Amino acid sequence: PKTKQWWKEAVVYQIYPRSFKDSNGDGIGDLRGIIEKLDYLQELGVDVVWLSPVYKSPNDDNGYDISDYQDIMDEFGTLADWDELLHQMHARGMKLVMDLVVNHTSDEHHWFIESRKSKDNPYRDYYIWRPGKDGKEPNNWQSFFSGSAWQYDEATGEYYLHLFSKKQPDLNWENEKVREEIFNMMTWWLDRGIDGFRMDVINLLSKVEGLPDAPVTNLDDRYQWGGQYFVNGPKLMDYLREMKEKVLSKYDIMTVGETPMVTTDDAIRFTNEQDGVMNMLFQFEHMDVDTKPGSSLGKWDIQPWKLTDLKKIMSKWQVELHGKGWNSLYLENHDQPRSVSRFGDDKMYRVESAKMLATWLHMMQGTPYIYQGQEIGMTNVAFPSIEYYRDVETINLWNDVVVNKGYDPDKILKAIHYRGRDNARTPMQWDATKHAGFTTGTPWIDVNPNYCDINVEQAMKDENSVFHYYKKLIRLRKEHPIIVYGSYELLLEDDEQIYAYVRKFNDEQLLVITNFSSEQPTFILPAHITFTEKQLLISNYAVDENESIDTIVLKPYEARVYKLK
Ligand code: TEU
Ligand code: CA
Repeated sequence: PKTKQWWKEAVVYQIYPRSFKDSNGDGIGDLRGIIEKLDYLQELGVDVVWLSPVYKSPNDDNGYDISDYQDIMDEFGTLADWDELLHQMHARGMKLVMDLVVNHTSDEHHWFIESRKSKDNPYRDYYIWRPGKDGKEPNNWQSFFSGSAWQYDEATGEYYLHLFSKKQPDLNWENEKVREEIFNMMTWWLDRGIDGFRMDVINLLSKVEGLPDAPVTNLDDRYQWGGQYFVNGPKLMDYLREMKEKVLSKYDIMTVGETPMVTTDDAIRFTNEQDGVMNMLFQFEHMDVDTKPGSSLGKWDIQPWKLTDLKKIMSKWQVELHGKGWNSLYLENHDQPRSVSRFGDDKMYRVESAKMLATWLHMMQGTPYIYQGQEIGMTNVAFPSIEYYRDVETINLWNDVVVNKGYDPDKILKAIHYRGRDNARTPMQWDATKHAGFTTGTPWIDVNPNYCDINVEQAMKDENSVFHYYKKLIRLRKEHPIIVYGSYELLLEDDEQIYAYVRKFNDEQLLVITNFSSEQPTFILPAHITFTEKQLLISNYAVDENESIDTIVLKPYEARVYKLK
């Protein structure tokens, strides 16, 4: 259970290609743009790049709707560009993890174009088709992106299932031909030399027989949350075991499953090294700490979060997976708002709190993920009206609740400012020139207006920047095995300002002290933490190395890490 693995020691950087770097002035990031920035990533020190989808796609959901798994999106370049990218990454000692989106395809995938033609088409059974019930949808399931999860199709008079947008029909994993096609496609990419997969909503593949109606929990809507019929469904483990046996086990790669709504027990089932089906996963509990439970607006009903709740969640995952499974550590990705705006202070203490959050996350057990721009402390954006937004989830929400149901537009716009996915999708801020150096053309989505202050060029020049701090955190992980392999113990369980914990490995301890507030609380070292030597590994304020740590008056958003012996 304590085996050494390269993917436990790695730091992953996620690129959302559309927003990373545009090389040809069409306003859309592309593969050549990524190649231009590989030296930057090498300088940062990351080991692995996870590339959000770059496959052919009509971009209803920015590439998460794939129309050809074995070719590159026109806007992003060609397969030759992709080969060059892989080659250039490997030449720098970096690995490439590709996004695997196989719960659904685009409705423009040739399988679906065939499938919708007739009930006896050989591809019919590649998707989930059902006749209507009493002139309505086959069941009452709600799509993740608002409205019904079913779309009526004229040609055959039946409905198809789409858990996400109506341009993302769900594949029928019961059909062994579908599984074979997917496994062959995965093998094709692995044989081209990739180093792993990030598996999009991989725990939604198996739907309960009969697709029953979901219980009515939301009186505000005709459509209901049906998760119990497709999250960790009955045949999921069979499918994933088959995938492991036929494909994954043949390569030295890393796999990370995106698995909404999993418990720690599920996570151990999925990631244990004896008979698990993936190396690690993304769980979402900490991403729900600021969501009002049971609200009809789901993630858009925001509540202030409490540090003690975050402690309970993170500590449970740290303790319960230790020695039994493996977790990913993340605060941001292309679906989440910016962490410094959400858990820190994106105004006065932006730099301090971005460093504090990085310390807090990177010193835990698990493989850390950095989302593009997080390493320079990029913030949320507040566009003035819905017209500025591009995300299908956000636009569908607006149409559903504001246009159709008459909710207060100001309230919903505020929720979008806080929670919308486009917060993470504004272009990467490279420098202070027009459009932040992202493009010479017109960007597909506006740049965050704060790019003159927050950008890579500035951050690289300033030795006290968030960027240089991340560099150091990444280096520390390489130098101190305790960061990767140590156990975890929470300190000061009830404190609402200070999050402190200890990692233990052999005769060493790592003491991590972080202040999540703009105040100056006093840290008191619990009596059971004893040591004879101490060494400060990193801090976000200047610290006198000889200062006693029995009692520390912390500065706003202060973070310190000590190695104790
Ligand atoms: O996200 C899956 C998922 O669970 C989302 O519903 C997520 O919770 C939501 O975006 C947060 O609001 C994955 C991808 O990461 C996302 O970008 C895709 O849109 C989605 O799958 C469909 O492929
Ligand atoms: Ca481009």
